[in-house]
Amino acid sequence: MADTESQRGRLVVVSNRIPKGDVPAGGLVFALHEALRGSGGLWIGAAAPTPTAEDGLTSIGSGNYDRATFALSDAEYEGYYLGYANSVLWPLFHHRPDLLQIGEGDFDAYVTVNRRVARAIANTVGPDDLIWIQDYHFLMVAHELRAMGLHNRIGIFLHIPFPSPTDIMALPQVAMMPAWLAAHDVVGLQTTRDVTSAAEMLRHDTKTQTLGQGAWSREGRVFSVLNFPIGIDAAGFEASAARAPAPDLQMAPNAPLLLGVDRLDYTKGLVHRFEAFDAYLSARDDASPRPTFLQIAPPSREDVEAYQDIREELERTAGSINGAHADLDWTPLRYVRRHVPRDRVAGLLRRADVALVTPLADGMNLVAKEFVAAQDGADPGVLILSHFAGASEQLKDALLVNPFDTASFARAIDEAVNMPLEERCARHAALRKVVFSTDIAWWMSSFIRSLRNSTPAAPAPWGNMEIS
Ligand code: ADQ
Repeated sequence: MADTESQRGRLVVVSNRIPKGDVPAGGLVFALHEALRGSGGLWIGAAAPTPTAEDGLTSIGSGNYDRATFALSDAEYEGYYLGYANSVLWPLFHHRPDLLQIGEGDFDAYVTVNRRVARAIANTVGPDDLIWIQDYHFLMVAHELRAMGLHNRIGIFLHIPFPSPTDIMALPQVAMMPAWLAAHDVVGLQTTRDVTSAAEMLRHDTKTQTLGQGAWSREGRVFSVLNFPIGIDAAGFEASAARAPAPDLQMAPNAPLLLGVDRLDYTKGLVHRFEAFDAYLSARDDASPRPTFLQIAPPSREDVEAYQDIREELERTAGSINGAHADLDWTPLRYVRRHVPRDRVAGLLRRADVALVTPLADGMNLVAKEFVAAQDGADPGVLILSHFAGASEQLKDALLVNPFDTASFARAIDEAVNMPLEERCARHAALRKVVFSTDIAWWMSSFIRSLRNSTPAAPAPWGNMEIS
């Protein structure tokens, strides 16, 4: 970040996850680290839960910028993180209101934690500091900060999709959402689809008026809702993929490798993907090379019930597909639950002939962009991408599929496996251009520029919202 920008106040970033030691290369965490290194500032994130939690921040390191954690009690971790954030907001924002688990007291824990974070920020920021909140764990922090009288510029970026107007009705606190959003200066979303959904919600709020071009006004405050599609460190990922040793997969020469890399999450559409692969295997010509589909999906959020269910379903489906199609010398589907280090993922993404990135709902999906960056442009693989990944708005030269339509998804796999070199090269070149021109540095500077240029928050009659 330029010096002139650093003189205009620190950057204060809030995210639930914060690196406690060295910052791993690549990814969002690395990008935030780089931005803070340039501007100086403060990064606030959650400490590991302990039996009780006090207010305030604990420093966990300083250098070009400071890192600090806020405390979480075991009960708050259950209610705020596992409960409201991951069993209410996550399913709802991913269009799965059927998976909502509205636990008694979970919202109270969310309020407690958001208020603790807001108090900690209020006690540390100067008037020119920029506050940049990351994600759905902290939807209320800005509103709390305004209630405390802070006029700083505050932005939030939501990494997940924005719910449809119908889905959002399932949120018990739906009436509070417009006020939460309006407390920011800039609300950043991944796609134009998300901006449209947020606009739909705001249009139904009698206190909010549209000013056009993404700007809104609510009770005297002006704020923007805009899309900033997140990118990757494209050049860095390309280099690490090219450097990575070729993976030893013990496959027949010329056999196509299909690859999926995901966190194990019901939003990622893994069962639908397995079923489409099953349909493709059933329809394929026996004389053609035998493909291997390698799916890497280490479990996440295992304390949440819906995640245990998906794991069982996936294992059952994988077993029955191999039961139907495997031979003595061929296992068509390999499902790896073990965590695979990032450099090996890069090597696999380079080696893959087809990447299957087919979520049922996804804010962006960085694996799609990583696959494009990792491929060899002279003989590139094919990206199969779901319409429901935010990335599909930008990566239009992928083979776009509807993961619910098994038969056409299976035909897309066949098309990808057999795509002529010329078409693969043309598609890859177009995708690469997008991935490199809208990388993580572009995303970060676009958001921060927009936040700096936003109208400073005018004093407004903020009161504490009634929490029922
Ligand atoms: P996630 O849901 O975690 O992130 P995604 O964007 O696919 O999803 O992946 C994040 C990173 O984790 C990528 O760099 C990827 O390589 C890595 N990763 C994923 N699975 C892995 C595995 N099995 N082994 C090793 N590495 C793995 C949320 C939103 C997304 C949004 C991002 C960023 O849900 O929609 O794209 O934030 O905004």
